[in-house]
Amino acid sequence: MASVKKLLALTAVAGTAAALALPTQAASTRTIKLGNNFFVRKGSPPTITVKRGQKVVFWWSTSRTHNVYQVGGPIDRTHFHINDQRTGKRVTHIFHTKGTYPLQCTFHSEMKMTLKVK
Ligand SMILES: [Cu+2]
Repeated sequence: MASVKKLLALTAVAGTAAALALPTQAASTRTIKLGNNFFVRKGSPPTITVKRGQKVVFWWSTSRTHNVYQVGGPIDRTHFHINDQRTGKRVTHIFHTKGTYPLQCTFHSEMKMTLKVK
């Protein structure tokens, strides 16, 4: 019986090692939906966390015009913004600097979100 337990323990350890040995997968794309007048979902402004280097896609899902402006946080090469866009537009951006980025649509003061880059 002791040997069976030992074998099970070894198997568990081997399984863990195999999991740790798996190559790091490329970070998947994170899509952030823009609606009327909200980011991601209606209600309180969301906080979305992405990884440095991850592709972030801003997606204009509605017919009204919206934009995305950084209103604080670190300067990631340039002050982040996407000018006015409309239905169906997708703009991809990659953040390279860790930090907390408050984002807002300049047309709709309630339309804001927090993007955290880890
Ligand atoms: Cu807007």
